[in-house]
Amino acid sequence: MPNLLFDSLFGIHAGKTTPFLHLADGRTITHEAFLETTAQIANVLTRSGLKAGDRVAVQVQKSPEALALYAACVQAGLVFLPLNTAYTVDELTYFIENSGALLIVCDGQSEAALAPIAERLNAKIETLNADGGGSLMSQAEAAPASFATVNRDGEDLAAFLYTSGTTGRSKGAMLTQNNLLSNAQTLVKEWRFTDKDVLLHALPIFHTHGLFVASNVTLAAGGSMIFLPKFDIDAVIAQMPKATAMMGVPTFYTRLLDDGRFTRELAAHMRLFVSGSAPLLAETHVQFENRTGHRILERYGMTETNMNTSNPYDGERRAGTVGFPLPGVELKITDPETGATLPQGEVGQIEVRGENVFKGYWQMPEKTAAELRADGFFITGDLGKIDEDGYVHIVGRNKDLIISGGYNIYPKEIELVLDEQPGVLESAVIGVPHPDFGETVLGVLVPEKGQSPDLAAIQDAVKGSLARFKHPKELILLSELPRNTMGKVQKNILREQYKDMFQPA
Ligand code: MLC
Ligand code: AMP
Repeated sequence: MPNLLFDSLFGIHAGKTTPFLHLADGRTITHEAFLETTAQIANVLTRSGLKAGDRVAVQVQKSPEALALYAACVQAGLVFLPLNTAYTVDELTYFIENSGALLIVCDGQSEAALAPIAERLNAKIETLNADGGGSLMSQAEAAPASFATVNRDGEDLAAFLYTSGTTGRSKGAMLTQNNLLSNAQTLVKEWRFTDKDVLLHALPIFHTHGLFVASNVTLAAGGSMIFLPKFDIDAVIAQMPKATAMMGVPTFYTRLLDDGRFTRELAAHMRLFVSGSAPLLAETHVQFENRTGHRILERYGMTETNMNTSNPYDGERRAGTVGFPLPGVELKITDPETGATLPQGEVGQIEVRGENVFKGYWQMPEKTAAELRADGFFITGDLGKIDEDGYVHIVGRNKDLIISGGYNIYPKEIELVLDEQPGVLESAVIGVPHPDFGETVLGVLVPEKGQSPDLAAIQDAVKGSLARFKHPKELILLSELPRNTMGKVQKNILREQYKDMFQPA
């Protein structure tokens, strides 16, 4: 095949005048129209001098054009690098520099702030606004609506997704065409997606869940999507009667359950609700079934691996578990010290191997070697066990990570900023339970002797450098941090101490 991913996800829909995207304003975009826009954008990208394998860094609002930009990168053999719209200029600078992106596509509002960085790094800038306006589309509209697809095979890179690490430095996970395609095709079969499906798409499209799981699966099945700019409860409730399936993070489901309009009748047309990216409380699973009659299907994945496990479509979807390894995915539980496989039922680190597992971290051979074994097993950093019926349970994390509303936050990154603030001797950032986001960020500060740090000024400093979702919900002063005999901060003690801070009374 000339371009495995493009041909299998997009090319198969050439000439189809059936709907692909349904927008909240009532407009519908057909597969054919979507592919024409894709080809126009691909022409603009290649005319600007980009060649197969070059990276395109993209920080734009969710829109049909943004999805077509992803498709265009695949068609032109470029590596798509989507970036969270919440990232600050400081954060973006690192991603652009580290990836060596030659083109930055951003919202018109960010252009002035990114221009000096683009100039320093010799990258071009194009703009794409939420309404589809901007320099990219104005050139695309004048470009031919057909494009000679660039040859790429399964081992070629399709995307870079940055994921933070425990040291605070983000790593670019290199995903191949085959990683993405094999996983999408597996999920279509496992979750019974067809061309009759209408997916209610309210996730962002800059992470694995919204881009690869939701969009690629719908594309591979030939279905359509109700494409909402974000999770807005009113829009989700208004659109649900027209949909057959939804994918979301647990916050979507707790917000729906908190709304009296979300009833059995409203969900009557739906056949499937999928949850992932963060733990779904067993209690949410049960409440959801009582309210709607639907059992949420929970699955487990990662940026580096796409999806690894899933509860069964037919058969028991067991609350509090992430189901079974997907076909083609091997999963084992190992001893974190020795790497030896543990007996069924014992808790250890989760390792996975399969076509879904990424190629490594961009230009970080040591980090790749530390997490991706020579035999192909990837050490996920999650702790889990396999029960007597074969269901995988995630019981914790062997990595210092907070997941807030489905976004990953690495405490180290925030601690590095807090430690620099005037009057702060040291800090510890922890995740504590939160009714809406599952977990939220709490910053614990130890003042320098005789100092009383200005907490408001510290919050302002954090705002300047880190994305909004990483900001501590609260800062607390302590005279010292709890430490073990080795001198290591005992975050578990802090987590226990502050676990009820954000819980309703
Ligand atoms: C928004 N805010 C968040 C936040 N999202 N803060 C913490 N955690 C989050 N996840 C901030 C906003 O900037 C705002 O700040 C304030 O919190 C309240 O905003 P909101 O209007 O309530 O938030 P909303 O815009 O509704 O967003 C919440 C959300 C969204 C849950 C809908 O975060 C979301 O769509 N999450 C999905 C994340 C996702 O796709 N993860 C998949 C990763 S892939 P202020 O200052 O304005 O008050 C992956 C692999 C896998 O993990 O297995 O899938
Ligand atoms: P990311 O790096 O953003 O792709 O996030 C991946 C991490 O999200 C995994 O390593 C898990 O810790 C977590 N995760 C994803 N799905 C689930 C799930 N269903 N239950 C618990 N944790 C999950």
